[in-house]
Amino acid sequence: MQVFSEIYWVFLGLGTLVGAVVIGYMLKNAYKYSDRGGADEKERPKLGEMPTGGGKGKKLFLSLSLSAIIVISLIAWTYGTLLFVEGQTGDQGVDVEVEGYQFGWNFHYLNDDGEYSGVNTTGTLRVPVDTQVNLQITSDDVFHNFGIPALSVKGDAIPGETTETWFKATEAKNYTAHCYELCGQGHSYMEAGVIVMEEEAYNDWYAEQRASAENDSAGNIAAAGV
Ligand SMILES: [Cu+2]
Repeated sequence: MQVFSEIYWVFLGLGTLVGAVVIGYMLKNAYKYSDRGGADEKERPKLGEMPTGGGKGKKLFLSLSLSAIIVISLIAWTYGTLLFVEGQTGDQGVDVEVEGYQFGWNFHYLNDDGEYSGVNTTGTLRVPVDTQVNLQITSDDVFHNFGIPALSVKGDAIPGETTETWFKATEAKNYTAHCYELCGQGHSYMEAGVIVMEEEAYNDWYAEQRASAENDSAGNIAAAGV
């Protein structure tokens, strides 16, 4: 998800900046108080003598408040971003129930009312590009964990429970989902393809699947003589 790489780059940038300031200040003083440095004999600390700082703790106060400001605003900003990610589940986009089993993935597409639409796939998840995809992850047997690393989305698949999460793909390309919970012999091969389609192509595909699902159920009812 976009926001996670944003958080990553802000932390990396600020960390590098703080590191550069600290190491730069250290090198500056190391030179200043060295034999060849600018400080004269009286200023230079003697071996075994405690350094005497000037400014009555001004430097200490300044560095403490600066670090407090940086750390507190980072915490607030990260927390706000994560709240946004958490609060985004629900009312928009498409809903898919992801069901793990030993050893593969079933996908049940839900309609706008959150009910089964009759469209199901195994081993391949198709989603539209630039659209929020809400996942309801569950399991048919043992603990699994559904994750698409390239899209920064992951959720536990636990029998009898539903984990809700969402993602939004910004490029129409193919990804791979893996299982991230050791679940038995076939665990390492427990993958699913994730096909991100242009919206129109997705809608065509979905309509087609809907139609054939309806034909199937009509056929079943006829065959059962109802
Ligand atoms: Cu698994």
